[in-house]
Amino acid sequence: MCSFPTWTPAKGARTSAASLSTGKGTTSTGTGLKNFGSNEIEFCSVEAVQIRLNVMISREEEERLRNKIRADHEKALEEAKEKLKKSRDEIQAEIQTEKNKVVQELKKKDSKPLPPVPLPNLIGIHSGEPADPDIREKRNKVKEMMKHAWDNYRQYGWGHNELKPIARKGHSTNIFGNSQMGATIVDALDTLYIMGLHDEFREGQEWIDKNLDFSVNSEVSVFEVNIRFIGGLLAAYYLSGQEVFKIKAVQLAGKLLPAFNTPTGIPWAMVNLKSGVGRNWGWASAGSSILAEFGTLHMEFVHLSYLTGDPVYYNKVMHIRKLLQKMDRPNGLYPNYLNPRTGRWGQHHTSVGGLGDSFYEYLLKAWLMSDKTDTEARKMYDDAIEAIEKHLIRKSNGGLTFIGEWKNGHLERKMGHLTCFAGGMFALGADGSRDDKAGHYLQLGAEIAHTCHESYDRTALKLGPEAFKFDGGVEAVAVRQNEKYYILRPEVIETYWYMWRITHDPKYRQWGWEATQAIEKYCRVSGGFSGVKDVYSSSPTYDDVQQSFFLAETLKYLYLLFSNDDLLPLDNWVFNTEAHPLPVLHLANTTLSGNPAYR
Ligand code: DMJ
Repeated sequence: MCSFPTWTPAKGARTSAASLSTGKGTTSTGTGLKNFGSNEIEFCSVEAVQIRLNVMISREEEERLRNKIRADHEKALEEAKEKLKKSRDEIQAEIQTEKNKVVQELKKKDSKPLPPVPLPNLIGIHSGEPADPDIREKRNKVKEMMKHAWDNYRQYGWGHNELKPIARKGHSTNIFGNSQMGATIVDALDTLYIMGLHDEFREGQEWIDKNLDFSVNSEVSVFEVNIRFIGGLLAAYYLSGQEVFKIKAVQLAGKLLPAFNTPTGIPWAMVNLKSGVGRNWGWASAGSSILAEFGTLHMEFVHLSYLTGDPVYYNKVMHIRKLLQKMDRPNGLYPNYLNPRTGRWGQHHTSVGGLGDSFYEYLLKAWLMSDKTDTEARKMYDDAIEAIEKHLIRKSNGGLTFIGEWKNGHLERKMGHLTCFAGGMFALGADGSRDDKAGHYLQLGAEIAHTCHESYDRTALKLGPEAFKFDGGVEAVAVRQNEKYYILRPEVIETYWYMWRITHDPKYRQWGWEATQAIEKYCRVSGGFSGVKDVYSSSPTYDDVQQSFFLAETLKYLYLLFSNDDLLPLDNWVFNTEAHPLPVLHLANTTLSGNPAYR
């Protein structure tokens, strides 16, 4: 007789390792197999033979599964050992990244891609050559300065982020991590293009095409990479139509996305381009992200969604906006620090200079860039500016209007060079302001321009210090030694240019020319242009850095100041915070999801 041990296959077609190893249960026939001797098979029914074969196969499978489980355990053990070498923060960030990845994948399945959109109207990409020979000469001088800066970078710093014009070698700072990503090349491209330096532009393009690679194990600033690289590449794409710039911008944006994998969606300040691990600056209040950093992504990210049809970028920045809208603001002011884990404000410091500045700029520019349809952004700008005017803007005893810094309920009567961009911002936002206060804001812009000009005029070099006070008898003058430097920054010239475009008051060209001459006289060295350590000393020492924003912004704004208005008209172009022009998008008929204003 054919007899069988008791054994039950698990439910369904496949047998589980667990049920095999216990050997419990009964077959569906209710009989069992005693042993596997070949003789006995002859006496067994076809059904019994089938069962015996099943058992043999099941044992092989059991062995295979055991091996797999063993291998999986070993792998997990190895991974765990590797993990334990990392810091608690890194591990937590990685877990969060993984979780968010899953959420993103699920979300992706739900969100439909945007329809392809036609290229925006690109108006005003031409020479803008002024008829007046004096102005033409000034413009040519600026172009020659650009060539000097570029040629020296080309010779001594090529491929490095920046140049040391005295040591004549490459330079970099922690905002670019340890990468060599040719920041100066990317930042300078559109200036070269606008100035008609086409050979130099092509050299830059070739380098980008062959060498610019973002798969580097380097921790970079999300904000800086966005404004300089993504902004620079997008502007170069729109101006020249060369696809390579768009492709590189999209590749790089993909590398920044993991920075948004935080509990709140407020991005980390820094991200490792290879691992995607993000973190914040050690110096920022209570592990916070910085308002001017996470709040200065909107323009570039909307353009990325527009160009790719992928809403992911747009959704990231709109999420930030929605979160900010929901938060309470002390005295109606936005503090500079926000913790990305808890979603709570850090220290109650508010500034229109460093740490806050371009957040306000991007609210206004989001509205302008949307062909004035993003009224939500305009409202946020108007609200923010009203609170700033109430709490931060004052007139000094000497009659100079300044923007101070708000620190826990106390106004510090100090203004940074960075804050001087706000003159241009107020003028640019005058048209369309609430309660028809256009005249008021234009006047405010003019007053800030005047104050910032004074900060230049009251120095030995006629170049402005990093920060200046309005306190204890001091007016628009730096007091502390470590605030007396000028590092080729653009903000004052930026404001002159906006004021010129909007008012055509010749004093702005005059002030711009004074600055040009001072830069030429005190910052030019045979190896390029350098910042200076003390603008009050008539024999200054150099800091030996040619900043990439000198080529991207300072020289571009000067060149535009001495060009006709039909070169990149303000009705059609909006300049990002690194002076990279992006075209106005006529979004009314497209479907960037998430914002009713765009529908
Ligand atoms: C530039 O990189 C940008 O303008 C940024 O918004 C802040 N300032 C620097 C130059 O000063």
